Amino acid sequence: MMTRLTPDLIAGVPDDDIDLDSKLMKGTGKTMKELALEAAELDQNTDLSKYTAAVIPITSGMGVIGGFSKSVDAIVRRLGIQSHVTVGTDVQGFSEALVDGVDLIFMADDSMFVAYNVRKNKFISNHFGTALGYSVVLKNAADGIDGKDVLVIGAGYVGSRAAKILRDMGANVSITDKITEKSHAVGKELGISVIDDVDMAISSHKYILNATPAIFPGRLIMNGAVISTPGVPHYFDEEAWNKAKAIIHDPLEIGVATMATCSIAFPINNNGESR
Ligand code: 2YJ
Repeated sequence: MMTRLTPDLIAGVPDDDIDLDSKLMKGTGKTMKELALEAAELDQNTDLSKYTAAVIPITSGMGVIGGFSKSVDAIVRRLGIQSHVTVGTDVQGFSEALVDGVDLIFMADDSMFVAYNVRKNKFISNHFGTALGYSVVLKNAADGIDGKDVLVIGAGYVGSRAAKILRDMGANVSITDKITEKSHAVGKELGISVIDDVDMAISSHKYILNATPAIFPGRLIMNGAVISTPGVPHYFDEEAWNKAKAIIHDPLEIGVATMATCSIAFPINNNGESR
């Protein structure tokens, strides 16, 4: 399922959400920028201020989402990259960005959100950026993931990619999805375990990456659970917050920050879709 962000969901991102870094620090010991650099396998001292970016509002399909371009732009700028929103939209905005000579172009329609590196003629999708960013978040929040049992909930665009990334990080990954055909297809492709009973999967795992908009009740969550959760909308009940050691979520920042750093570094032959 493709979740459409709404002005409501991204309202104030990242300005009102300035505690994201402190939330991330608390959960992972690192800031968004540090995590995004790590995800792209870039040195922590990398100077990002020499890169320029443009965010193009796209009107096709369901149209412009109020605040979306501005939020993406603010996240990219927070990394130190020189970014702006183009005046024109769509192809006009794209031409404007090319004439401007920017290094990176961010743009999203209803089904794809990409960071395009103009110099290298390569792109990173938001699906990949989100999967990688939240996998790195989980790795840090779990104090290393190598050899640990990790559950990925959701075998969609983000979940399937996260399962592969976490497997490659050395985790013992299981995948679950309420549509079992999907989890089994991914399980087979990646050679990882599949658990059909979603509730049972949740209650037997401490380390979880949740790539679904599903609400999972606190009674299922293990004490001390560490949950990296990109799914929107996002809802955990009070019991979940009490029992979990960390629940890490934001509507846009981690995914976009990781897209930005990866569109500079392209860790491991990235083709926008896979690592
Ligand atoms: O430019 C705009 O304001 C809009 N065309 C942005 C559309 C943003 N796209 C979405 O929310 C889609 N669901 C795709 C996002 C992929 C993230 N998983």
